[in-house]
Amino acid sequence: MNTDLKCIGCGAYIQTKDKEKAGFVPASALKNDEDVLCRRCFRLKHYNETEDIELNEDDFHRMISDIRSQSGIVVHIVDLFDVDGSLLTNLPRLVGNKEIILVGNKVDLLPKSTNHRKLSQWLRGISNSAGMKVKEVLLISSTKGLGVDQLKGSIEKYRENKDVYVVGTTNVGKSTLINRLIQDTTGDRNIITTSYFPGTTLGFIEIPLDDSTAIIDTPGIVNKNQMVHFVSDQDLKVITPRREIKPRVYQLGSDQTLFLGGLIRFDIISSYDNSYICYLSNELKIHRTSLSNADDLYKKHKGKLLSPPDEETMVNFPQMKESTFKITKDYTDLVIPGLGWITIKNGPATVRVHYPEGTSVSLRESFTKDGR
Ligand SMILES: Nc1nc2c(ncn2[C@@H]2O[C@H](COP(=O)(O)OP(=O)(O)OP(=O)(O)O)[C@@H](O)[C@H]2O)c(=O)[nH]1
Ligand SMILES: [Mg+2]
Repeated sequence: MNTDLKCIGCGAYIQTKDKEKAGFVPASALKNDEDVLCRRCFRLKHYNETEDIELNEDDFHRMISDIRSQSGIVVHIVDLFDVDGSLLTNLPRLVGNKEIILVGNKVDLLPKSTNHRKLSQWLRGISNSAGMKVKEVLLISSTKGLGVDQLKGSIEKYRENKDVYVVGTTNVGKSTLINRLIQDTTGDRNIITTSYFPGTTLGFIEIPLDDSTAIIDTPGIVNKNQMVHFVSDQDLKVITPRREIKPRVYQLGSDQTLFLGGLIRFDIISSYDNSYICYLSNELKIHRTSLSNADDLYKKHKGKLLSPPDEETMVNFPQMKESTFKITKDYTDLVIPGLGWITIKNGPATVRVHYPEGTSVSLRESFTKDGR
């Protein structure tokens, strides 16, 4: 049976035939209630367990492309902890020519010292250079409710009585934001399913704004390069920051190595005595050693002292690749999408990074306050 009924938690069409597919509910559990929760959402909500469903990247892309033919504006959410991994530079191509409000979510994770005005300017700068024309740039925290009223104001200003599509990469906090909006209006909490697993929302979820228009939660676009796709559920908990990040500063010269768990190895090939400021989940351990000792340490302690990766992650963990970066400018960030970044305070320096094949590392100009 495939009805027009949708799961209130994830937006998947409800069906009673196939346990492996999205929207499954046992026929016996299907009552005439208006709000139905599929089995997967039920498990996520109550046990924090996820079930894999047969949807791939193309399915998610196809769903989002449906927006092209609709009228409305787009609220593009990016994760401030992972801007490089979550900014959809192909957004205009995906959703058509629509007005875009760019929202940096999870501002609560950044150190309190972060200069918000400069961060917004920086975000606008990179979206401009990606060819995206945005009406406004806002910083919010969906979990804490920061900046949400201002966002509501902007939405009303630009939507001109049209629908509002909330679009972004998976895990940036789209559903959490919409839950916050629902809570502010009706007082109901956590209506839509949210989780730290990628791919939580599986279909469009329309929440009425008035009699004729709605704000629409959409499934997240999958970015295969993000670290989240390479680690176990347990490791995902370790690498995902939940509280304000406490930057960890290392004073290092040439021939030193930092291990970020066992996921990343960061070698300093040449540098004057310099500050390396690590912005990572507070739970992710950093080990410092000499470059000459690094190979041995990794061989002996990978998956143990140097973890994550834990045993489960190790099973499918890719080979390590390495890239060398020459840093010329002060306050350059070495970014590892989904894991965080290391700010290199002074150039020049040469660093070599070992990272799992399939993920990526890159450089950017730093936006942290200390960097200005
Ligand atoms: N620290 C912090 N975490 C947040 C914030 N907003 C969302 N999260 C967390 O980010 C994770 C993903 O949130 P969701 O709302 O499920 O993200 P989504 O964009 O709807 O994800 P998909 O449905 O997979 O596309 C959850 O663990 C949330 O608690 C925020 O403002 N701050
Ligand atoms: Mg969602």
